[in-house]
Amino acid sequence: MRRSILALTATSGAIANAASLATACTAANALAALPANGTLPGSYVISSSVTANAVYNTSVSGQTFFPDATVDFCNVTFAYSHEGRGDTVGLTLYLPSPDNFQNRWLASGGMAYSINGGVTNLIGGVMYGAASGLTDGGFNTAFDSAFLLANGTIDWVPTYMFGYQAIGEMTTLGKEFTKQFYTMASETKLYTYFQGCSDGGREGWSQAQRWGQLYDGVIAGAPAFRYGQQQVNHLFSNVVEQTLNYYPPPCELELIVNETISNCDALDGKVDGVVSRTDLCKLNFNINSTIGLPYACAASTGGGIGLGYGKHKRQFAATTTPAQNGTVSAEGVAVAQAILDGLIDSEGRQAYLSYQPSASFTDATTSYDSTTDTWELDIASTGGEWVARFLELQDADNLDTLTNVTYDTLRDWMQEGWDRYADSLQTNNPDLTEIYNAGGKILHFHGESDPSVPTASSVHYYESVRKIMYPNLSFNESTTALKDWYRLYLVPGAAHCAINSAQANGPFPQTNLQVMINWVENATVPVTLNATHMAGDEEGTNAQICAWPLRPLWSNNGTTQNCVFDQASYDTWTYDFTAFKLPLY
Ligand SMILES: *[C@@H]1O[C@H](CO)[C@@H](O)[C@H](O)[C@H]1NC(C)=O
Ligand SMILES: *[C@@H]1O[C@H](CO)[C@@H](O)[C@H](O)[C@H]1NC(C)=O
Ligand SMILES: *[C@@H]1O[C@H](CO)[C@@H](O)[C@H](O)[C@H]1NC(C)=O
Ligand SMILES: *[C@@H]1O[C@H](CO)[C@@H](O)[C@H](O)[C@H]1NC(C)=O
Ligand SMILES: *[C@@H]1O[C@H](CO)[C@@H](O)[C@H](O)[C@H]1NC(C)=O
Ligand SMILES: *[C@@H]1O[C@H](CO)[C@@H](O)[C@H](O)[C@H]1NC(C)=O
Ligand SMILES: *[C@@H]1O[C@H](CO)[C@@H](O)[C@H](O)[C@H]1NC(C)=O
Ligand SMILES: *[C@@H]1O[C@H](CO)[C@@H](O)[C@H](O)[C@H]1NC(C)=O
Ligand SMILES: *[C@@H]1O[C@H](CO)[C@@H](O)[C@H](O)[C@H]1NC(C)=O
Ligand SMILES: *[C@@H]1O[C@H](CO)[C@@H](O)[C@H](O)[C@H]1NC(C)=O
Ligand SMILES: *[C@@H]1O[C@H](CO)[C@@H](O)[C@H](O)[C@H]1NC(C)=O
Ligand SMILES: *[C@@H]1O[C@H](CO)[C@@H](O)[C@H](O)[C@H]1NC(C)=O
Ligand SMILES: [Ca+2]
Repeated sequence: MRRSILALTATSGAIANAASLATACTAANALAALPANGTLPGSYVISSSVTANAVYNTSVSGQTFFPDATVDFCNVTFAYSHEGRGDTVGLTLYLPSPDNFQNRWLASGGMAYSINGGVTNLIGGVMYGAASGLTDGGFNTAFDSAFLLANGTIDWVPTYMFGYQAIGEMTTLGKEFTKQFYTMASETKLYTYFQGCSDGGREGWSQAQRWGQLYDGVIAGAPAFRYGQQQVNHLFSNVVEQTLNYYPPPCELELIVNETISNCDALDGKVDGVVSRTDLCKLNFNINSTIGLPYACAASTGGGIGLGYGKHKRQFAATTTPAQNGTVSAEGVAVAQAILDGLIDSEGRQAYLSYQPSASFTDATTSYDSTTDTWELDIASTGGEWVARFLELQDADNLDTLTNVTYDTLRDWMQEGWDRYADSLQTNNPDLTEIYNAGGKILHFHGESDPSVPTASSVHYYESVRKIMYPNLSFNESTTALKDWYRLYLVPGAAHCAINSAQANGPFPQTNLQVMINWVENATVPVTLNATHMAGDEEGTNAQICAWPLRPLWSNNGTTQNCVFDQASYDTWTYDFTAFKLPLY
């Protein structure tokens, strides 16, 4: 019989049941709970590194990936080293007070080039009775800073640690620590989860692909995977501008986005300012119709309009954006349309996919030159750093120029990154046999208006997994089989791992860990994904998100949501990357 997961009683060992947090959370207890040498072959824990302190009444609120809560926990840190390497990898574990522990472990991930997203993510596990961990990867969290030993010389150690190794190692050691800290009986199961978004989503996939036996449930949001393509794709918008020789004022692209939203809103059957069906938008809305419409934006100072992820320089530059007004130009629409079409090489072959209509054109953000009173190329550092540092092996945060860079250059850069990092960062292996055989579940979600990692990237991977795992089944049969253990949800209106102020009435899946726990521990299949309106007219109310390949379609004037299949819409999400000789999953 399944244990009730709603009961908060600890079922673990004697010490845990009897002890208060204060008596359990001591350095001596943490030292005694350290994993033995050999728990992780080839590594040992550095005993002298252990710290422990009890923390009470820590509150979190307004978080995207978990609800508000106030928790107590034991803060434990320790480090381990790899035999023969002499490195130091630091772990931080937040352990629920013994009476709140529910036999769960949560590994958390990071974002951009950070392997962890900070300790707040750990609270998101503690509130569900999970011992929760993060790792510094052995490189003090920031992978890009550690990647080069010198110009031209890659340090492969942090590359593999960031790629997949460090989080799998943390989970191996963290689970052992957790079992010993709570003196769990050896036959008691420690449910094992991962949760992350953006690079954290990629890290989740790295765990499903590489450490499948470790996990009962992996939650992967908007994964920055297919890394060689994903990172170069950040430069595609700039190269479109350069190729078409038009550098749109940000306000012009913003108006095109606003018009896309208002024209496509109703296609999903609910007039709420949210484009829940970007596929119908592709099929029915021609952005040429925005040519000639007036736009106006007030002057602003600060970080500018673009909000990329990672070290995008626009987030830090203190710039003054002048007031902009004008009418949408044919050139501006041509730039927008080329970006939406995705990278196509000079031989007409598709090389990559792109953002959905309604997403902001973040990568295309230009910068204003007050001396010439013109809008100019502003190289998206999310892509520029990748090429400068990881392909050209220069200790630089961006490219200096895109001179001579063409669509074919981008294709070749994608190929180069794919080849060089195929077994470390690429993270798109669709063979999930190991986690499938181990009974693991995967919850994958992606904002449908994501301006940083294209939503179609997740769809493409899902479809690749379906075909690789079920080569002999029909579309319907394989889709049904895959949904038993791997489900993908596209979040209407959502941006990159975040709600979207341009479509404020969209819902967001804030309780994914609870949903995953119910699926793993109680066999409650998330037929639709639980979500909440975190802003807008329906703030605070519940929503349910359809599972791919079903798509939302509202009836009764937007009061009833149906999840439907529509072939023409499905077809807008599928790509054949003929620019590459090998299949690109
Ligand atoms: C674990 O391995 C390290 C390094 O080889 C060694 O210094 C330490 O004594 C070992 N610890 C135990 C408990 O064997
Ligand atoms: C935590 O908050 C509760 C309720 O406000 C209070 O009773 C308790 O004393 C606090 N505990 C600590 C250690 O501050
Ligand atoms: C957790 O422990 C580490 C190492 O001692 C310390 O730096 C950190 O501030 C502690 N965090 C909390 C919330 O106590
Ligand atoms: C786009 O719509 C938002 C409201 O969602 C508004 O604040 C902004 O000014 C609009 N931009 C333009 C260029 O009209
Ligand atoms: C939009 O207009 C351009 C230029 O007039 C034309 O080449 C293009 O085919 C049009 N696109 C669509 C989708 O109608
Ligand atoms: C556009 O800019 C001009 C010159 O700055 C100004 O006179 C005009 O009022 C502006 N129009 C709008 C709609 O903001
Ligand atoms: C390494 O490359 C960067 C970027 O090209 C350059 O600024 C720096 O001077 C180089 N360092 C050395 C030691 O040559
Ligand atoms: C661009 O290509 C031209 C012609 O091959 C070459 O002369 C020039 O140096 C190149 N510029 C850069 C910045 O690579
Ligand atoms: C698919 O069918 C082929 C031929 O019947 C068979 O050899 C193969 O094992 C099947 N593959 C799977 C995954 O069932
Ligand atoms: C657990 O499963 C039972 C039986 O299917 C169901 O009635 C119950 O709602 C589930 N509880 C949770 C929290 O999912
Ligand atoms: C679903 O979301 C609602 C808020 O919209 C929340 O109250 C509820 O606990 C969530 N259910 C699960 C299973 O996560
Ligand atoms: C449909 O819903 C909209 C928005 O809720 C409302 O304004 C409108 O009156 C409704 N129309 C009908 C025919 O009920
Ligand atoms: Ca709508």
